Amino acid sequence: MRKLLVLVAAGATLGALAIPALAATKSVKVGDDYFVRSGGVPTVTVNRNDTVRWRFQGDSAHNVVVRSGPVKFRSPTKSSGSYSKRVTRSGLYRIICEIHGADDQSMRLRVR
Ligand SMILES: [Cu+2]
Repeated sequence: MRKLLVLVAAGATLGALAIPALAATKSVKVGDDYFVRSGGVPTVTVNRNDTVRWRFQGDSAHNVVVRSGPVKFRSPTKSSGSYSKRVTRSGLYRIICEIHGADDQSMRLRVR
């Protein structure tokens, strides 16, 4: 019985330690016609193995396309809902909306 209690206590301790290491989900707003906020090129930083969730909140249709980076990925063109991607390779991703172009709608995603 005593051994069982020790095991339970050890498990609880490990569980508590594991919480900060859990991968997070970062939301990124997709607006008309910007990522995160209007104006400029925002940089969003996440940790490796986090999930980035782009939420399509504008009236127009947009997409999320990696123009350069360690891994290429692209979302469907959407005007509602979201697109999620778990990022497993660190580095700098340059992301644009192809509908509106790099000059009007782009962002950087830094995965550390
Ligand atoms: Cu767009």
